[in-house]
Amino acid sequence: MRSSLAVSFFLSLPFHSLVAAAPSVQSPARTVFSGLSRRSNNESLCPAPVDIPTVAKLPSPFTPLSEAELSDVKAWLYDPKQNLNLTSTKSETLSQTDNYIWIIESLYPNKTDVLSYLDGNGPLPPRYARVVINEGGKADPDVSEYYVGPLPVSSETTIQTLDYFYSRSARVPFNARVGDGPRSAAIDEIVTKTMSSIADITFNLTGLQYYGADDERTNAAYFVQSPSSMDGSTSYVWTPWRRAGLAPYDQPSDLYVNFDIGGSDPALYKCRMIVYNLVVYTSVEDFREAFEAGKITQSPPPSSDESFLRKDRKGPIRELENRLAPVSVELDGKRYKVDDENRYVEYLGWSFYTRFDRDVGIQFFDVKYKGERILYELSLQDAVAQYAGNNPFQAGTAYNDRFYGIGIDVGRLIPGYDCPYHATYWNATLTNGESVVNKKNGLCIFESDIGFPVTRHTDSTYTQSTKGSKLTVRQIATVGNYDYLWDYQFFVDGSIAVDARASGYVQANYYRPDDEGKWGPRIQETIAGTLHTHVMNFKADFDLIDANNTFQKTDIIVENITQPWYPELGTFEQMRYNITELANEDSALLELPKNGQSMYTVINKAHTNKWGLPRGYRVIPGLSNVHLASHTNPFFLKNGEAYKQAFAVSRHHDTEPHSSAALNQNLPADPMVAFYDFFDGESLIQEDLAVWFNLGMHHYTRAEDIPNTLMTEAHSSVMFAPQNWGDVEQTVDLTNAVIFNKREGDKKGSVVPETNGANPPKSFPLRDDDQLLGVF
Ligand SMILES: *[C@@H]1O[C@H](CO)[C@@H](O)[C@H](O)[C@H]1NC(C)=O
Ligand SMILES: *[C@@H]1O[C@H](CO)[C@@H](O)[C@H](O)[C@H]1NC(C)=O
Ligand SMILES: *[C@@H]1O[C@H](CO)[C@@H](O)[C@H](O)[C@H]1NC(C)=O
Ligand SMILES: *[C@@H]1O[C@H](CO)[C@@H](O)[C@H](O)[C@H]1NC(C)=O
Ligand SMILES: *[C@@H]1O[C@H](CO)[C@@H](O)[C@H](O)[C@H]1NC(C)=O
Ligand SMILES: *[C@@H]1O[C@H](CO)[C@@H](O)[C@H](O)[C@H]1NC(C)=O
Ligand SMILES: *[C@@H]1O[C@H](CO)[C@@H](O)[C@H](O)[C@H]1NC(C)=O
Ligand SMILES: *[C@@H]1O[C@H](CO)[C@@H](O)[C@H](O)[C@H]1NC(C)=O
Ligand SMILES: [Cu+2]
Repeated sequence: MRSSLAVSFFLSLPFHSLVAAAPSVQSPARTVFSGLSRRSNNESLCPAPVDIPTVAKLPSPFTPLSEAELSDVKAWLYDPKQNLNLTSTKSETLSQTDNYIWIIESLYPNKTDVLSYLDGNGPLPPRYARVVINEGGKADPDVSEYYVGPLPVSSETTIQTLDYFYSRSARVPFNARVGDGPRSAAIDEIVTKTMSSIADITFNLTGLQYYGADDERTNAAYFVQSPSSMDGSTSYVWTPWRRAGLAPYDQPSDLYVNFDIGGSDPALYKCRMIVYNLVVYTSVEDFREAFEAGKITQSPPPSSDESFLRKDRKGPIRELENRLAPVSVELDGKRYKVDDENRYVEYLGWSFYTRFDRDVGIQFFDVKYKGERILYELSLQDAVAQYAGNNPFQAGTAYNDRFYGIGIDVGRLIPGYDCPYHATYWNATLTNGESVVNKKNGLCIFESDIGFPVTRHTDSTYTQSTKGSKLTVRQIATVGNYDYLWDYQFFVDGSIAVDARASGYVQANYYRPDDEGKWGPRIQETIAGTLHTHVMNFKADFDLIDANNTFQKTDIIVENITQPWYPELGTFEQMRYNITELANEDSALLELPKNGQSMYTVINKAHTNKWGLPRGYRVIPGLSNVHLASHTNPFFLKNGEAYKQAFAVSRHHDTEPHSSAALNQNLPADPMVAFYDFFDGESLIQEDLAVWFNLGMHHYTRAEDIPNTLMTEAHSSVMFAPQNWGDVEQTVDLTNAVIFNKREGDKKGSVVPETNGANPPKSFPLRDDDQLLGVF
């Protein structure tokens, strides 16, 4: 697995109301903010805002399987009548040649059924389970995806292959399966056999030796490269050799060993190649012969000092930095409401349901603003990363993090650090393997100041300023070396933004001076940064009012024209708009417009605003909407199609729910879902559109990636904003706005501030400069 570290930690941060009064300048912040002084002197405190419950009008159709549903399905699947020949995943002797369950989860429901439920008084969509079974016990072993239902189990319940989900196949060759316990154990046999036979050499050259993970002499760790296959017919994998310990991905040696692990019989696995100091040896014997003949040139072994990888505080404290950093507070209580049971939220006109699963974590459904639907779905599809380098491991690394499981890798959020104090937390609840998993506080929801007024103006008779606020839903997933942070934000002006950030450890290259900076700078004694591109594909299924939408492209073009009032100029260049519509899927793979000279807007032509314009939402590129640099690299071929353009627009189908699949990982040439299969010329005018967009980063590694990558720079975003959605902008109704109106006939400019009653509470004393003055 990509994640070799099992991190679990328990926080005992005190939870209590914040002191509303600003600490005086003299008193050290640490004393003022200690829990004790707060409790013993709570007279002047504002109470901590508490979550305000709400109840969704309709029960969520997106909930995970309950314990009861899970055991119901399991009992049915294990019943010999189903002929699945299942071995329990709890069996002590579970092996890759057994049939056993990988995933049971609630099936992503068909939009058709959900819409008829939400909009048409249809029934709650029938519950189904998606079941993925490792079928290593069959004559021709594979992995098969099924759906089982309806639930609860009855005489109607059937099991069917989940063909309709995937553009290619719901059956995956054995060689493309996940590297779980039984698979890893089988692979480790050949790895241990090979590596212990050359341990004397590897120790001599790199200081590393491997005799099996549990052997006392072992001080090395390896990783099994992804993808581990191309089309499932073979499985040749490179293992990079690293020092075991903290963050092995940043303690690489110059040694790489290739294994043929094709098929389900470990007795047939073999070592195919050894690469040390960039020299290829085609067998263990050749490697030993070269070593014994003194023909191997040693390169520097990885340092055994891993202190550079730790993030404990070091260095002198900056002046005043001993004080607590500013925090965000909700002085007047919460302004959003949550329905825990249905994982549903309401916020100042917004409402939405959420779903959570193993593959991608949180997803948003039925996103409405002021009662009108904006999006049916907004969800991450996959987070991929493609590496490069002059060695077999980095050159061949192309991760689909959906395979490792972004949802299952969501971790507990740290209050006050990952999310503001007083944020609302939800457990990340999902099913994985055969169990219900409850990841405590894996999601947080909070409202915050956006840091600037959303509108502002001074004119002859008034000055106005309107507070900008947004609600954020955040998840952080630690997928192996990286921590990804995703923010889904709902603004008071009707905009929605998605931001992605990354931190954690870079997957370093072994440093070679002769690489001459082609793949990244040296960042420690024996490691260099590695050039790699992160791309995160999202689905935004817009349903502006209803599902009949059109994708409009407004180009700014420049043309030579004449205008009679400029006779002296003759012909001159001027710009204008050229508005067109995406007629069909043949022209629906879109690049980022050069110089921002194209605007992309989803509109509903059947609904116009007061000015006769189609009501719409603009898709606004933000930071770093990058895609993969290569379109034909073998490690992201057909399974990488979603990550090869900035935007794509397709017609929604229940049979095209996702642009990726977990088991796309090891099938670059023959995936389950090949994204371009969605683009088959269908009309896009007033149809149900899905917009697929990419966030990402070309990770330009630097010394500052050590110890951990910075989220300030590793950042990408997109925004959806109303475009003639209303007759005027959406914040004119906010009370959190001030207007200073000039007093009639007052030459001195005295003004009356009007705050619509939204004022700081008395417990939050203002300073003189914070008062809304009568003179402007
Ligand atoms: C103030 O503190 C006392 C104990 O120190 C506690 O009993 C009381 O509930 C607190 N009041 C508020 C409003 O928090
Ligand atoms: C059932 O699976 C086992 C491995 O777990 C295998 O040995 C056996 O042949 C399978 N039985 C049938 C009928 O396929
Ligand atoms: C979802 O829709 C597809 C395509 O119409 C259909 O084949 C499939 O059976 C539906 N799934 C469920 C669970 O009803
Ligand atoms: C590595 O092997 C060489 C040649 O046998 C020997 O000279 C050298 O001392 C060995 N180095 C270590 C660290 O064992
Ligand atoms: C959240 O998860 C924790 C840890 O798994 C569990 O103890 C707690 O009961 C869960 N809370 C809810 C509301 O389900
Ligand atoms: C959407 O378009 C379809 C035809 O493509 C039509 O049957 C349906 O009535 C339209 N829906 C609305 C709400 O206009
Ligand atoms: C407009 O005419 C000028 C002068 O002939 C030419 O250089 C320019 O390229 C033309 N611009 C366009 C948009 O055709
Ligand atoms: C306007 O855009 C369309 C579609 O891209 C293009 O075919 C047409 O030539 C453009 N018109 C002008 C005047 O550039
Ligand atoms: Cu990176």
